[in-house]
Amino acid sequence: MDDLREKYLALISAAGDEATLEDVRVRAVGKKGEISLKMRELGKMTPDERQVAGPALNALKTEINSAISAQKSALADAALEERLKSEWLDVTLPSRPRPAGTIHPISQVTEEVTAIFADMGFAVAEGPQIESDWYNFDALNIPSHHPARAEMDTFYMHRDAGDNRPPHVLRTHTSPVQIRSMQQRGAPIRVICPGRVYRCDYDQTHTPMFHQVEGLAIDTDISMANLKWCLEEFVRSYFEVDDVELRFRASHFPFTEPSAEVDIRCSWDKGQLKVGEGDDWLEILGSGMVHPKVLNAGGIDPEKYQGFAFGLGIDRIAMLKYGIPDLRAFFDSDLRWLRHYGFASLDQPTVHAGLSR
Ligand code: 2NM
Repeated sequence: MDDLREKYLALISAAGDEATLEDVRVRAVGKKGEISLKMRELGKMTPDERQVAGPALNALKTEINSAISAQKSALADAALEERLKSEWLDVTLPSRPRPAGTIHPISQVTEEVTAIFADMGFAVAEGPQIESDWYNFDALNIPSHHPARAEMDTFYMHRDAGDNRPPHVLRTHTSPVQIRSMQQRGAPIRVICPGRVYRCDYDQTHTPMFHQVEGLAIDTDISMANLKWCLEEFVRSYFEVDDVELRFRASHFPFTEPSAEVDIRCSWDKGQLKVGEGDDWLEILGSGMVHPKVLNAGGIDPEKYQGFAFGLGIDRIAMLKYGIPDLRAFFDSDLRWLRHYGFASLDQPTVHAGLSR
């Protein structure tokens, strides 16, 4: 019995994995294991012999079983220890460095403008950059003899010879999206439409593709006073100054009546704009009350509803706010320029937390 005990305890403590340990268990206390066979021999013993051997064999079996489970949990502990060592993670390491890319000033300014108008309850709408001439011109009360329709300002899509369907154009403003929004949502409506627009023009201050935001607010009781408040609030918020002064100059657009161009009081200090002070005026927006014909084109009853609209150039207000001197650098994809004028990619502009930080 002592030989058996020694033999199996040695085998158990030498077992380096669960499979080997199970093998030892079967050989010792399994159905045909050495100790189990010994127990069967109890029947052939005399009662006196059995009285001594029975309890001793039982005790041995119990001892072997508990040695096996002790070894089993020691093996499991060792395996866990090994896994914890290999899966160890230092959560105190510094995070990854700032991503290499930056947000382009035009994207940044689009987000800023969107955040400001979203805060005033305007929805955001987008639409196609290739438009029918109906959406781009007719619906906006721009007659066919209007200079804006002339070939030199508008990019016309190619048509095969003999194709006399109405032409498509690269949209020259985002107003078509406002017509589509009126048709889809009806009145009352408050919506802004940011996006790319195209005009055949290229010099110091014009690129053939540029960016606009247009706004539209229509209800049963909207006036120029609402327009004035809205734009003042926008300028204050966008330029991050408390005091602004706006000047409305009578103007003319086919899609608004009356129409006004909007200037802001400003001064210039070493090429950087200061808004709200000084003796200069800077034009930043066009606006007006939406023409009844335009409301009609949008499926809105001009007898019941009226509203204001405005449009501004994103590229231009980006240059003004961030002191970017050259318009054409916007589209050069020069990495040094992007690193200098770009914005951190994880800072979302919000009106409450600061637009540009
Ligand atoms: C401007 C100036 C004035 C304008 C008009 C509309 C529409 F579609 F609702 F009639 N959207 N935007 C508008 C009005 C745009 O840009 C200088």
